[in-house]
Amino acid sequence: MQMLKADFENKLNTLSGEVNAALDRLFREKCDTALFDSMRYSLSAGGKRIRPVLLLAFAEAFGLEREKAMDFALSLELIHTYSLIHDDLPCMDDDGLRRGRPSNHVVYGYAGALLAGDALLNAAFELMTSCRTVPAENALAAAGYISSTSGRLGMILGQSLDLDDAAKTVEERTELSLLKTGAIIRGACVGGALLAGVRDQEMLSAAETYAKCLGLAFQMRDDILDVTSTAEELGKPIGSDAEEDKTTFVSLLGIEKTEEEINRLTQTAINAVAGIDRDGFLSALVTALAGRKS
Ligand code: GRG
Repeated sequence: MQMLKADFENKLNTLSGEVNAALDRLFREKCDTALFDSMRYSLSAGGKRIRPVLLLAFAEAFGLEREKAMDFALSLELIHTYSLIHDDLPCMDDDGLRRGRPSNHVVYGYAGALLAGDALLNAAFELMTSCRTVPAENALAAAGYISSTSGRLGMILGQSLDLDDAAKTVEERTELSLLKTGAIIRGACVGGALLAGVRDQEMLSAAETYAKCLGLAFQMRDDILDVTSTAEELGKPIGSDAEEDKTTFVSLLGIEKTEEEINRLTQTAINAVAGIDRDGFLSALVTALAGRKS
């Protein structure tokens, strides 16, 4: 089923609005420390909230009410935000602008940024392990999966390979992107399914294929935007890949071929979830992200 554009935008706004409201409530406890300020600074700076929205959408597609999946959705945003804070540090990508604001370390210093990232990561695990809205075995399965996708065999490995500029061919760039960008997206999609109690291998594979294609297309679009967009539109510096002479999909394939790959991946993602995507939201989401401007 194809979702109308207005219905898609409505649902996306509803889901990201629910995530934002829950994030606002999360660290509201009275704690006037620099650490809390620093954590709230990066969390409240905006962001598309794609990963929590994906987790909520997959959980819902498999029959779990959204509010029961919210702790896990928030956890993903906490992990994602920590990774952005650390990624911007001078010892990594050394970027001074993120989500349209000075990067965390520009405001809170290197130690403040490092600790805010550490604390966000820990808070994510605290949330997942204290979740009581689903059977413990489902929470455990989802938490285990999300831990592995965000850790040493997933996002962190991808970041490490990228910092070493270790991927020089399209195949290597694909492998790296499936880790650095794709792994946490896989955590969101498959994690949402596991949280809803799905154990059927075919269903989990469908979620995994969708996530891999979306993650790869998302990174390809990121590479294109780095050469075609503006810092105002993206809320982060542009042109940094070329400046650092970094290998990207655009440097390897050119823009036109990269666009073709994005279209191919988007269609594969849509086909993968044909049996799950009752209202068409997952298909509309991967399509919207493939053509995103920020
Ligand atoms: C430091 C362990 C560690 C990992 C860093 C996320 C990441 C890994 C690096 C950020 C740099 C980058 C370009 C990653 C590719 C994925 C990507 C485009 C992240 C930005 O995600 P968006 O666009 O950001 O969803 P918002 O701000 O909308 O949440």
